[in-house]
Amino acid sequence: MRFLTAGESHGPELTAIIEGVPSQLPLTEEDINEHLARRQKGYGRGRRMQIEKDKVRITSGVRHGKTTGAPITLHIENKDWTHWTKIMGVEPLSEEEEQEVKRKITRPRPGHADLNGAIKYRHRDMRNVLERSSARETTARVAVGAVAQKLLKAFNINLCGHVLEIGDVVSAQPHFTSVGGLKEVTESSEVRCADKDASEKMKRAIDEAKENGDSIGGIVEVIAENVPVGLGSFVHYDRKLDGKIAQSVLSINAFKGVEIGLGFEAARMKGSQVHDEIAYEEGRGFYRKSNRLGGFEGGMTNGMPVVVHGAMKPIPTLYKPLQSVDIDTKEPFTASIERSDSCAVPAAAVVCEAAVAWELADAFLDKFGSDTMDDIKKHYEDYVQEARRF
Ligand code: EPS
Repeated sequence: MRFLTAGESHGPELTAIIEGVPSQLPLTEEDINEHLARRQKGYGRGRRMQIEKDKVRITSGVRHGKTTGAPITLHIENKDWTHWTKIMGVEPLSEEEEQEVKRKITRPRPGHADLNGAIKYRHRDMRNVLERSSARETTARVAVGAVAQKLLKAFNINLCGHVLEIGDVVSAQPHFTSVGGLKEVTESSEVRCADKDASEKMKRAIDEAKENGDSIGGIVEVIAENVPVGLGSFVHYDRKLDGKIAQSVLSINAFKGVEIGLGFEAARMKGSQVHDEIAYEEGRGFYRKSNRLGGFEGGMTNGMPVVVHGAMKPIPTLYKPLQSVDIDTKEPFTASIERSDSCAVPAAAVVCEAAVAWELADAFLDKFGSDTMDDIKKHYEDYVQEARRF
């Protein structure tokens, strides 16, 4: 499978085209809207989320509730667009209009794509950079991930993205017997965190950051259960699935780190403390006694739950001004106040879940075929039986 997203933060809409989804997969707009609504929630979001009511419109690749195998086109309207029709219009502006409506941006914000993007694409108006580099794009990523999740769910592969840390508040390790159970708990938390006490502390940390005109980041975790052994491959660097997941997670706006299983902690431990011992049970087949490696060995899934962590830096748009330099006057200035989220970590957990879902679904189709759901199911069931008897 492959996908492209397009669209600006204050343009008319975000669009995604997904190619390679098998035919006969049940899919409705509601399947996608559910995830879009989850991404919009979360303590610490700014005023923009009160304007947007993200809903998808599918215009190709689905007929009467099922995919056809053709490219699927997804559209999500930006409600805020009505306030930006002139500034973000497609038609050229007259000189007069330019002065009046363009609201040229010449002051790069530290930590954003503004300055590097302007130098690279030679834009004297940095709106041409920030409109596309905005995290609004993650709406499209979540819509695409929702389609991937629908495919995975047909094989009982379930995912949950939730929050482990916000600022300096750390959640206790959650206890759960199924990903569904964990999701039920985390979805009822305003910060998408399983630990009730930590949730309250996280909310206070967000309030505090907001009062100080600051922002805070955090760490999210994505767990996927019932992932079969053998997705990805050891044979070539660009087929290693943990590597693909890492790329996808790091490409989410403001993500600065990714770990699989123990991640960086493993580097500080002895080999005997890190690796998961292998066991065998009639009927179940091979399994690991622990899951410190987060479901991956040799770039392939090993049949244990996939566990991915992503670290999000604090959002760089601050009410507390940081020093920068105007690109026209070359005069220093301290950044002006812009509408912003003080914390988007709860939403980022949903985006990270979508990113991991996409990579798993793509690897799943690589392994089990990609034309029709029936063929894939047959192939998958044979393989699972074989693996159990191995
Ligand atoms: C964003 C800035 C804010 C956020 C936006 C990402 O938007 P605005 O510039 O309209 O105030 O609300 O996030 C979303 C719109 C979203 O859907 O998550 C940025 O600069 O990255």
